[in-house]
Order: sequence, then C-alpha cells, then structure tokens
Amino acid sequence: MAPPETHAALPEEDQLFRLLRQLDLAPDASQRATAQALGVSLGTLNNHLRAAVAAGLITISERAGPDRRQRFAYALTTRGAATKARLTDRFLERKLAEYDALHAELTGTESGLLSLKKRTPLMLPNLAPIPELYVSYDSAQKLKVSAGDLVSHDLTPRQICDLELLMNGGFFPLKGFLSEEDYTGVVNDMRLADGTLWPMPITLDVSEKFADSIEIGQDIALRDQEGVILATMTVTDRWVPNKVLEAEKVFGADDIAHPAVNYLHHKAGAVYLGGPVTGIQQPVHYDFRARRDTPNELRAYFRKVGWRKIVAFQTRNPLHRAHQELTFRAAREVQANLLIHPVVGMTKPGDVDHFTRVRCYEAVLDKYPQATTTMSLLNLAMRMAGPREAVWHGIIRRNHGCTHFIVGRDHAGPGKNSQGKDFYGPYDAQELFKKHEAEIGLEMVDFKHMVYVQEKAQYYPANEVPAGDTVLDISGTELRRRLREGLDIPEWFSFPEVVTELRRTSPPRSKQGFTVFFTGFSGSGKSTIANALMVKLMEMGGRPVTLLDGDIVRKNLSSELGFSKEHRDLNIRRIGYVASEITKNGGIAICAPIAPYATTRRAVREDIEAFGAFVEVHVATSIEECERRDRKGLYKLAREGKIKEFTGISDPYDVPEHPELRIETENADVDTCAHQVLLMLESMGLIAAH
Ligand code: PPS
Repeated sequence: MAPPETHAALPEEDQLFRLLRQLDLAPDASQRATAQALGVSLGTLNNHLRAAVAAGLITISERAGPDRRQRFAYALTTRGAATKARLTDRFLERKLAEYDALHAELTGTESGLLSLKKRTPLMLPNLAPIPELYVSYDSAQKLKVSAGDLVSHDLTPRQICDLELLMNGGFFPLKGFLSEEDYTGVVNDMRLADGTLWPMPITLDVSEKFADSIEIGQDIALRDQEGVILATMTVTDRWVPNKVLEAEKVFGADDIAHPAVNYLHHKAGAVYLGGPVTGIQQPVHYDFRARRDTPNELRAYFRKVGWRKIVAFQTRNPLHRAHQELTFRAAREVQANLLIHPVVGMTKPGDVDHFTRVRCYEAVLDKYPQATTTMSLLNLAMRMAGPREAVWHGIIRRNHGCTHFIVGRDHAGPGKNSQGKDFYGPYDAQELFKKHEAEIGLEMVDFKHMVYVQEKAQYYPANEVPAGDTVLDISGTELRRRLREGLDIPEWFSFPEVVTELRRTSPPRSKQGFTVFFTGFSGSGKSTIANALMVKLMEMGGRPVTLLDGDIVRKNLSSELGFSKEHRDLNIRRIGYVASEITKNGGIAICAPIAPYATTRRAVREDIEAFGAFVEVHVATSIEECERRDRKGLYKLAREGKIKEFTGISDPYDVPEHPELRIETENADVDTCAHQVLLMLESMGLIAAH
C-alpha cells in the first residue's frame, strides 16, 4: 500500500529541497525507502526524480549487484549541490517565519522571532555558528569528480583569498562573487541590492576571452594555482565594469598611485562574472596552519574558553611595545578579551613579509597577561581602501565572532596619491565606521596613539602626556631606516625578540640584494654602462652580480619574441621575474633592456621592491644622438622601413618621470656614467662607502 502523501501539499520548493537532501544523505537507498522518507508514493517520487534529472540537478545510474531493490544510485550534480545549498537557506527562513507566526499566536504578541532576513547581524549571537558555503564532505567528494568536466577558471592569488573568506563565512552574508546588481549597489551606495551594508566589490574578474566562452547559467570550476578545484560557481551575471567609476567611488580617485586602483587597471581582467559559489574545499596552506581559523573555528574557540566580549586588532605590520600597550588598553577599556588578527593574505606592496611578521607576533603574544589574548591569522586580500576598508574589516571581524574593533588614524591607508597628498583624511575611517556601527554589528574602539614618556619610563596616550615631560617616538619610516642601516633600535621601542627577527630578515641595505634597471633607446649606451658597472661591482665583491642585457636576454630567455607591445611587455616581465629572484636571494641584478612602457616598468618595480631596492636609471641619450651614432646600423634600416616598430622611430617610448637617476651620455665617458650610478647606490646605502 502506498504511504499517505503527507508532504504532497508542500510548496514545490520545499519538495525539491527535501528530495535533494534525501538523495544527498542516502544516495544508495532503494526507491521505496526514499519515497517513505519523503512521505510520498512511488509514483510521485518518480515524477520528482524525472523532473530533477531534466533540470540537471541529479544523475541516476544503474547499480550492479544482487539486490534488485537497490537498482539505482543517485548523485547531485554541481548544480544540484548549489541548488540544495540555496534551498537550505530559504527553507530555514520559511521555518523561522512559521515559528514566528506560531510564537505570535501563542503569546498574543505582534512579532516574536524575526525572519533571518529581517534580523540585523547585531542580533545574531556572536558565538553561534555562521553559515558557510561548503557542501558536506560526501557531496564534496562527488562534486569534485563531476566538476572535473566543467570549464575551469584558474584563480588569481587575490581571488583565492576572496574565495576562502566567501566559503568560510568571513564574507557573510555574501553567497558568491557579486552579481551585477549587487556590484552596482556596492560601488555606488555600499549596499547589496537587498539593502544590506557591504562596502567592497568582491568580483570574479576574468579575461574577455574566457568570459566569451561562458554562457549565462553555466557552472564553472574554480581552481587554485596548482589546479585543485576549490569550488564551483553558477554564472548568473557577466558584465564589463566601468573601472574608472569603481576606482572613484570605492577608492576615492582614479589614481594608479593607489595600489588597488593600479590592480584594477593593470592586473584585473576586463570582464566580471557573478554568481553563487558552492564550496568544495578550503585553499591549502602549508604555513602556520595551527594559527589559521575560520570564523566558526574562532567562534567555537571563544565559546570554549568562555569569552563573551572580544576586541579585534587588525594589523599588517610588526607589533612593537606601543601596539601592545594600545591593544591591551583598548581591551581593558571595554572589559573584553583581545584577538590579534593580522592579515596574511595580501597587504600593501613593500610590507614586511608575513613569515617574519608572524614570528614577531608570536614573540609579542607572550607579553600579554595569560589567557587574556589570542592571535589568529586572516587570509584577507586587503585593498587599502581606508574608510570603506575599515567598515569591511569590521564586518569580517563580526563574522569571526568579535564584538569590538579597534580603528585608528588612517586605517588601511594606501599612502600618498600622485600629487603627494593623502588619499583620505586621517579620521575618515573612524567617521564612516561610527556612522554604520549598528549595521556592522560591532562597536568601534578608538585607537590611541601611544608614546613613550622618558621621565616616567612608560607609555602614555599622546594626549595624556604629563606637561613638561619628554616624549620619545620612532616613526615607521625611521624604524625602516634604522633597520636598513643597521642602527640601534632601543628597548623602550620594541621587544628584543622582535628586533632580532626583523634584523634577521632585513639585513642592512648594504647586504641586501637589489636591481639596477637601465632603460633608454637602442644605442643610448645602456649596455656599455651596465657592463662597466658590473665590473666595478664585481671588483668590490661581497654579492654575486648578474647582467641581464637586452640582447643577451633576447637570445637566451625571449628568443621567440618580437617587438609588438605584447611581446615587449612579456620580455620585460621575464627580465623582472629573474631580477626579482636574484634580488630576493641577495644578489645584484643589472638589467639593460629598452623597456619602453612606463606601466610595465612600474609592474617590474613592484615585483622587485617586495625583496629589495629597485634603482631605475634612465640613459637619456636623445633619439637624434642615438641615430647619429647608429652603432648597429638599425636606425638606417628603421628609417627605410625595413625594421618595423622601431623604438623612437616608429614605436613609442615613455620617458621615465621619476627615475632614481637620469644619465646624460652626450658629453660624458662610460667611466663617469658608471661612477654616477655607483654614487647613487652608495647614497641609497646599497653599497658601503669606501
Ligand atoms: S624591449 O622593448 O625592451 O623588449 O627591447 P629589448 O629587449 O631591449 O631589445 C632591444 C634590442 O633589439 C634590437 N631591435 C630593436 N629595438 C627596438 N625596436 C625594434 N623594432 C628592434 N628590432 C631589433 C636593438 O638592437 C635593441 O638593442 P639595444 O641593446 O637596445 O641597442
């Protein structure tokens, strides 16, 4: 006898949700058992199964074996798993609404519980689990296999950071990369289409070619750089963003001196894809695993140790005594425990690498009273967007179970703009945060600038220093100078363990690697000066020297390349890559290509400055003089049109605006020119004075 159809009257969506959940839970159960679990007849079950197959949500396969009752096995497709995840949320929401109505009826009150959507994050208990986008372990195993057939997108390092926080709930309430409607709302008003506060566009930027190969509604696999599938995404939106508008609205100016604007124009793909994400596995980290926590792991930790109020401190710099004082004060002020929550994903180019920083944080952690403070690493890709970034950081910390957040002067500031002025006012971040505090869902704690008072031998907030006392302070720039030059760093400023770590990874500049990058027209004298410089540096000894001359590189590294913009850029990026490796390993790289494009030179500078100094030398011989010398006879051929795209004749050259050194060769011999470079290196502390 067929069971009574107890759930037949349920809305279609609920039926589908129950079906998918059941098949996911018991993919090998017989049809009869499945029908029973769902409370429907075999006929109805078969109708549902057919509809689900037609919609591409499940696959049914024949099972070999003696038991005829278990003839079929069911598996959710990528789309089925994503649909199940979405329906779970909607199911929960409807259930809450039902309970709400019931509660109202029982108590006679207007409204009891609020629906999920109506609940502000403030009302979510900060320690309750937060929704993630991962499917169950079993589904993930199946999805991984079926996603192998999907079109793949290889994620960039920044997208991997974003995806990790999307999947683990760090970016709650986002369910995937933003749709066009959400993106427009976020860019213009810091709000998703449904009105929820969200300040930062989290977008999947791809190349035009890849975007053209995708259909709306298609599922794609998102892979890390080793090809591991981390997630799938159903593409619901594809659009070409207005990057100028995005830069102006989100970062305050379309100025490439801002690292995120530079990224937007020079690294991000031209097209954005949006759509919900189904999480399969977390990105793999081999470093500091025990120090990385998902929002739910941190919430569980706080529950376990009984912390109710937690103040988070965001940082991308090593901590010194002043930071320890200010964070501890902040926690005491609001009677909370402290979470040191450093960013280890992507920070500002040129920052101290996270390996060094984490070793420093671990040393500082011991200085806090026991059991008051913990530290966890956050794999966030920062955008340095000042006020908007502060709001974003707050939301992320709320999602990690914190109740308070320290916001200081110039929070997540990007440095100076191309006019040498600050992008944001010093208190803009605090003001914007304060304005949205209730919606962010945690309280802002003012960051006090702490200074050392010599007479009292202790730290004070700068505005509470006793009159007449002597204030000691060392700025970030001064600290870097002292490290660079191997000068004293006093104990009142930092902990000896921290200084030792920093010195270990930042030896004085005269012992670090660096790159000298000559640029100029063909025949300007780059190679000749570079050769002379190489010999002089080798004569001094101490560090290995490598010359990456234009001609040599084209023979050995770039023999297949021509002189189109694309090929020249590729050639320079290769030179930059080799030079950055040499610099990282403490050697001296001398490069001497034409390198006609300013943006490419800038990109190479950024790559190298992560490891050591980049000294751009413009060999400023005029095109007329180069043509007059015409050592290789190439200018003649170029004039005759026999060589196409010849720099300075039929191809552009962007004159460097602010090179470290500009050399006029017309009235100087090679020795003098090479000596000018040596003097510059000496003045930058890169070679020790003799
Ligand atoms: S680039 O633009 O930086 O990739 O160029 P580079 O690798 O330095 O190569 C420049 C050398 O190639 C020879 N050559 C040309 N130069 C410029 N334009 C065109 N079309 C061209 N065709 C060949 C030229 O000899 C350059 O050598 P240098 O040492 O600069 O004189």
